[in-house]
Amino acid sequence: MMNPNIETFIGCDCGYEEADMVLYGAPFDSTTSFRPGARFGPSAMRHESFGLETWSPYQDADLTDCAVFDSGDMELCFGSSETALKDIEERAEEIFTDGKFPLLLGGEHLVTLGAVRAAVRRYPELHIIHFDAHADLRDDYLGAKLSHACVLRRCHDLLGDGRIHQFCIRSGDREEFRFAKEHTELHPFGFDGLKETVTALREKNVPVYFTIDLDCLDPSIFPGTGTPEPEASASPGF
Ligand SMILES: [Mn+2]
Repeated sequence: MMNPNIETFIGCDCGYEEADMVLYGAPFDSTTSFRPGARFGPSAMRHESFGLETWSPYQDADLTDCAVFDSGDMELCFGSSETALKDIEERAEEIFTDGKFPLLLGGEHLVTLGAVRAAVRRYPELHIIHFDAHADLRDDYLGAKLSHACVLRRCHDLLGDGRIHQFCIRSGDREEFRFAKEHTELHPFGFDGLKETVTALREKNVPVYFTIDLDCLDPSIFPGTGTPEPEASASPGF
């Protein structure tokens, strides 16, 4: 039997009904301030995924052990961040309503806010683990409250103090780092403290949203990002 030519992320082609997780792409980069192009991220990741094995010898696990449905990319409004975020939030809400977990591919980091809005409504005790070179804690960036540079600050508006755990952060302004001291758990430069954080959150049995900005990696490992930040020790030790 022949199938239509639809490219899904490798190993993510189970049906919707039996899926535990639903992957969706948010190809949006309207607030990117340096190198644009993150809108091509979801389709590029799907395409390149076919160069990988689904089995990981590091984790002794296979992607096909998870039941993931790839629902493709959203068609998002490029002229309005709020409209795009509303659509991303509604998709996450629909996935939660069906008893599944969303797995979002960006896109610039702002897209995370849409999914977090839906997640915190369903799980008021939500914590966030955040891998990034940047704190993303500005209250506004060039006058915009909805910016990739403000996304974790907007998440803090929803979650409050002590529930955002940031790792590998090595870039931001003085005010962001001052804010982090009082309001988030910021681990600078690397992944020190990650194991302890994961253990503590497991013991508390709280829900966790995990967001990774691939610029947490040194640009020699991952050059194709909007705002690369060198840090030789930021190799994947996690
Ligand atoms: Mn970043």
